[in-house]
Amino acid sequence: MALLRHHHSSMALLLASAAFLSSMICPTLGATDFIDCNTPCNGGDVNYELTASIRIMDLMNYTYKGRTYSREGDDTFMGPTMHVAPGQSLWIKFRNEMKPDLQPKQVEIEDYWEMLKKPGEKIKYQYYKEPVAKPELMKVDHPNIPHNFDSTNLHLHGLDVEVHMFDPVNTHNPDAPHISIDPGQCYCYRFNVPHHHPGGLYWYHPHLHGSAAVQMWGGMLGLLYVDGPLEDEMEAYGISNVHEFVIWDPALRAVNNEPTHNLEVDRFLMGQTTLSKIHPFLVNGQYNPTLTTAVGQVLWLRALCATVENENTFMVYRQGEEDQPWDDAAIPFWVVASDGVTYQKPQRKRIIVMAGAQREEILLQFDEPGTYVISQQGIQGLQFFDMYGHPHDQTLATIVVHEEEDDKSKLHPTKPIADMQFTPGYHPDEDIQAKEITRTETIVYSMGANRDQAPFPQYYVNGKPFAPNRLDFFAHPGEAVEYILINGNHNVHPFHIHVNRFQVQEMGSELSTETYPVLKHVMEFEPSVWRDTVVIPPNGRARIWVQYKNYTGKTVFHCHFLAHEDTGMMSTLFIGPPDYVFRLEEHLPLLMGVAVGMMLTLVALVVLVSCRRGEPKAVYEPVATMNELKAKAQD
Ligand SMILES: [Cu+2]
Repeated sequence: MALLRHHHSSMALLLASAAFLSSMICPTLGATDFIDCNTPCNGGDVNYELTASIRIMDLMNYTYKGRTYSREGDDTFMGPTMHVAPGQSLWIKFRNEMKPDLQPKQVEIEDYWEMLKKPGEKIKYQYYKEPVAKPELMKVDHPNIPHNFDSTNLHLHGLDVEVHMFDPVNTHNPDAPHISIDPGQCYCYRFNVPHHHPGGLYWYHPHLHGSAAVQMWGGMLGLLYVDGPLEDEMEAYGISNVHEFVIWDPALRAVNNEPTHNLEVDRFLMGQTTLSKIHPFLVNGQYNPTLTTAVGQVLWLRALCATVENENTFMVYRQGEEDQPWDDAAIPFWVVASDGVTYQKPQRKRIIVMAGAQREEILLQFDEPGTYVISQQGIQGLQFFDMYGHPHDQTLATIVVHEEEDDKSKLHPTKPIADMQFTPGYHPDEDIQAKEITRTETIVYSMGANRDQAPFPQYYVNGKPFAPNRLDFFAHPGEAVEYILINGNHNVHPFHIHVNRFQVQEMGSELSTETYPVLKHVMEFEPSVWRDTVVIPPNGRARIWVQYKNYTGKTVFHCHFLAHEDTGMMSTLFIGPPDYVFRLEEHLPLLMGVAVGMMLTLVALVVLVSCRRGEPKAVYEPVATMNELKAKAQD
């Protein structure tokens, strides 16, 4: 519209006609899934209502105020657990009742400038550029400064459903805007879960660029189960001691500003990361909860790593042996599913590394009674900013293992875990084959530390921060693509691709696993395992094969440390052919050419007509005079 104001009125008319014409050509342009909040949104096989609001809640021994999906009276900080079966439609009426009265507020450019002018002890980057003399001189990348903290949207993480980052859901309009649900607004999400969808543990969280991290730090997340055979098969094996295990690194605003519990979000955090925070990881919203089992009984943990900006190691020790070398003291366990996809056979592990968004279904079995701890250890040197006091060597949960019951059969599984078999989420035939790969693309995740720029630090994909109006990557439905994911930094970036899963083919790092022992486990992978999120090792790479299977349209991939995503580490991905959209600016030269041509033609016509009007005067007047003369002569 800005264009119109600068042009002559006849040109404006022409452009307005063109815009009208384009809206006729492209009927999807005006489509939206925003609804009036009184309008029902319940036409699915399964229907949920989800509300984002600001609530005062109890967490551990503290009372805090936070952005949340939970409701008054809930005994959890998380949103409602959702269930859906393959083949069902899932409708979610999403309501934003957040009020913009909560910290943190967006960081001002002056704040960045003050911080970068005199970097404090805690800012220890390798700087690229010097600070500038005054805030006005800073280079500011507005879309990538975390902002708009009370607007939100919804992402079903890991689900193979319609693309849903842009409005409306399933949009193929390359210009479609991010779904941004403001306070007071409602949105009707309509999904169709395919018949062949793997059953397992999925989850949902906000995903509006600029506010996703702050909202997740506040606890906006929830679990979503796609029903499958796993629960029944576990039950058939006699496994019934099951717990959700949601790992979360909160940063919450304390109501009373209690200095002791580290729940206050500080101003740096709003713009970037948890630089100065030492916060404990919580499990299911609790600090070091206790789980109980008995000798021989299987403890099934359905683990989600819902950390905003931390990786997390999962190891089990007899209490007091946490300081022993891992390989000696860590107690083996079994993993039966990753990222919602069940394996055919359990895999034995001593340590797993999980980063933001990853899920693992874990089976534990103890031979001796006693007290055990689930610990995350030894991530020094690789954790993001861990050198500034991030949690490591901390206990996630305690497990009390009782003596065996007299009636063994009551608690023991029907067979050893090693011999168990499960219905795999994907059939082995579905593994991506090398011959199916149509092309290879390289995707580099890196950071900048230019002190003349906001946001700081800068987060890049292939050297560029996220741009809302740019399409970055394209894929065709059905094709398999190889991505070589490169991490240029000395920390991890978990890579997540929406809608489609992938298989990891290779992982590597230039760092030494002797210097960084945990790196060995960061780089463990099985090509047969399907993932939706993979950790790109520090100063390393992950080579993955993606198959674009069911859904097409406009979506994204990004770093699942949401603080990095909010600050620029995201790309737009278009699957399939975009709808044709008439873009005025692309056609302006042609339109102007046509307009000039029409005007020239008009001028020529006017000249011609006026010439013709002149001619009779020149030609006939003498004749008329002649006639007059004749007439006079005949008189
Ligand atoms: Cu990252």
